[in-house]
Amino acid sequence: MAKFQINRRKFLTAAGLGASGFTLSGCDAFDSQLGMGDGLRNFLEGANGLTYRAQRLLAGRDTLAPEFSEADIRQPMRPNGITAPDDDTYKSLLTNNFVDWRLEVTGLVEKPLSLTREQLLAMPSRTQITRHDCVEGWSCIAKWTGTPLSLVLDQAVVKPQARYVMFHCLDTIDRNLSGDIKYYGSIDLIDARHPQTILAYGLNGKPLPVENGAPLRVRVERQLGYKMPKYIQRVELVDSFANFGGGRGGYWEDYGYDWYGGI
Ligand SMILES: Nc1nc2c(c(=O)[nH]1)N[C@H]1C(S)=C(S)[C@@H](COP(=O)(O)O)O[C@H]1N2
Ligand SMILES: [Mo]
Repeated sequence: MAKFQINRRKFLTAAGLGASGFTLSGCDAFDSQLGMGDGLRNFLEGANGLTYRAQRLLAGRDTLAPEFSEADIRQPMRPNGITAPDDDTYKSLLTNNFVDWRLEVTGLVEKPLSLTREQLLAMPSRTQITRHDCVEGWSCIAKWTGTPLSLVLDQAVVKPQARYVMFHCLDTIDRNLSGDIKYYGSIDLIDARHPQTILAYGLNGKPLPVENGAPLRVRVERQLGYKMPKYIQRVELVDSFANFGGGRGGYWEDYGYDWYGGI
């Protein structure tokens, strides 16, 4: 973690000092200080990288997404995408009320974890009333309860070379000739450790319903809905997402959506 944090801090400091004079041509100056690999540099030079960097400059590392009051919850949380996984594994886990389900934490960690739902529920929780914005143009305000992802990452002890958290889901979103594709997605460690990033098991005071991702879905409140995988089975710490799916970091990203789906 240390190296990564130092690099990020350098970036934030450089960003803060240079904010008033920030121009697109000035971007190059940051790259040498970041010490980035070619993959990330290429990524940051793309249009989406500019969105990502601009949003980081404006918002900062721990800026909170707006939170609302109970009175603002005017409707049930609209389900979207896959709402009833027809995968056999998922269906049998659901039949047993998820007692056999585990959240696996793997990849670039010192201590891989296999957590039951009870273990997650026993950890400190966070409840937040936030607005969900789908790229399709609709929003919902709902109350989410879950375990801060940062606590799970701390328990697993993230290795310094890790850069992203990859979420692997149980639902097949695409069936085509080249095979079945399960939903997947990734965020960076800044968003993963953000105080509002939770592994949610509760919605509006009740257990998370199947249509919204039971038993566990992530909330990444500063980004769009597609960045919040439902039906999570495994969290993998990686240093690159090049070798997953189409190589763009997520199911919808592989179809052209921005990797950084900032709101
Ligand atoms: N596993 C999985 N996660 C997913 C999806 C999906 O189809 N499968 N759809 C995404 C999209 S586009 C949105 S808007 C939200 C919808 O979450 P909701 O069903 O709780 O409204 O989940 C996201 N996460
Ligand atoms: Mo969405």
